[in-house]
Amino acid sequence: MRILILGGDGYLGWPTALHLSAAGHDVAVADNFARRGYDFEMGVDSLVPIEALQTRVAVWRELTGKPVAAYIGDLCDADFTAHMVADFAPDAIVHYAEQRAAPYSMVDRKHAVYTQTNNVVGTLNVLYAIAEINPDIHLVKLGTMGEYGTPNIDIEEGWLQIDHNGRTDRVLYPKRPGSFYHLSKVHDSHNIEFACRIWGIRATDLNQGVVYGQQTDETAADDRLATRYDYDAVFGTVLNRFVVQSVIGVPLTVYGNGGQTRGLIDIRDTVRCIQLACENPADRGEFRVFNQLTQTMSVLQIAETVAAASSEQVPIERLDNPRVEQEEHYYNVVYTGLADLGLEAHLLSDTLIDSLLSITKRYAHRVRPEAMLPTIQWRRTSSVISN
Ligand code: NAD
Ligand code: USQ
Repeated sequence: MRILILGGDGYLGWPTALHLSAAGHDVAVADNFARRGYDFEMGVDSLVPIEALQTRVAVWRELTGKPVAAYIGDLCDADFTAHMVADFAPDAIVHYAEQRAAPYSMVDRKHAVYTQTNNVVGTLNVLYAIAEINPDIHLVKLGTMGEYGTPNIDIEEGWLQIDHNGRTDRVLYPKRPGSFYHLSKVHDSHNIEFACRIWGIRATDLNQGVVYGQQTDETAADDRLATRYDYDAVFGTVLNRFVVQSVIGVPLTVYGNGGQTRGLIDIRDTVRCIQLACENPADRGEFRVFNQLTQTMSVLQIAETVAAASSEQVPIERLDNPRVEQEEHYYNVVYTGLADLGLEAHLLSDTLIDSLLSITKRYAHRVRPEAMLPTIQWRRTSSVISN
């Protein structure tokens, strides 16, 4: 298949490009390097050094003989997006290219507006490009488990059968997310479902949980193929952050009482899920939703698991929660769709934590401890509100 990966310079996009290329697909990546720009803005950097996209592509070709085409541009530029889709003529488009940090979207009004504009407009431009160039293209879009929030009922895969006043219907699962970033994904989901309904395009929305890990078989082949490893309080995700904290000997930062439960997934399973979704496309007109996670754990359980795997004594600290989220709640998620397509999950194990610990130890000299403490508050007071 010909597969175009939007956001192909990012944490997940780059390993996905290599995985699909290794599997024999013709791959192209697109990116505007916004993610590298947020690092400059925030004064942080990936713990593991990463090469320029052009170097990454050249190294992959040198090692495997396989070309990966690169399109540099912004999805919010509709002409760029349409020209790219027409030029590469993909069978599937994997769409990762969004601002993806909840804290970044909650910095202030400007960052909330940027996040929603970037994500919603970029996705709309992709939808128009598909509808007007080739409605047969399968859109594989990264959504997020946080779209659902933490409802007091089971979380289904995107759709809910309801009985109301003696009548029944199948509706999009009601969403109550916890940040302006997570809300941008809800808005995308609605736009994509609408495009499937009116234009008959085919889409798979993957509501992914929190990703952990830093290596896949392909990125591990050469240091110059490494993907990013974020540990700061804005872009670092919880398990990766706890591993870094355990290595540099600072307390693990559990927000609130740590009873928040989240879906988790190993980065090696992320790339496999994308492959399965691409190779088993949705039908024309279908808005297919899978919940992309392999296990659920509370934040405190994650901290205790990392602390137990560490050779040092690791304290766990409960910080005042900078976010507004339920810290004790019901959480029961259906995630059978991808397993039915053949996903064999890597569950969180000591082996995985050991490999993350050794990567972290190798680059521990690059950690900036001050970047690990959360400074972005969800709550507003009049003195905090900026324009
Ligand atoms: P990332 O920030 O590392 O990668 C996203 C890439 O998209 C970046 O390289 C960025 O420069 C690019 N991008 C952003 N806006 C763009 C635009 N307008 N035009 C072109 N390129 C643009 O993020 P990631 O961790 O790789 O996540 C990828 C996707 O997966 C995101 O949509 C995210 O919401 C979703 N997701 C991530 C996680 C996780 O734990 N990392 C979990 C669930 C869902
Ligand atoms: N948390 C802590 N301590 C920390 C960091 C986080 O207790 O040091 C808690 C948070 O309060 C939250 C949970 O851990 O309850 C997860 O936080 P996170 O920063 O790992 O994840 P989140 O903000 O939800 O976002 C990440 C990715 C995002 C993706 C999402 C999947 O950045 O792109 O969409 O995970 S999900 O959470 O399933 O929506």
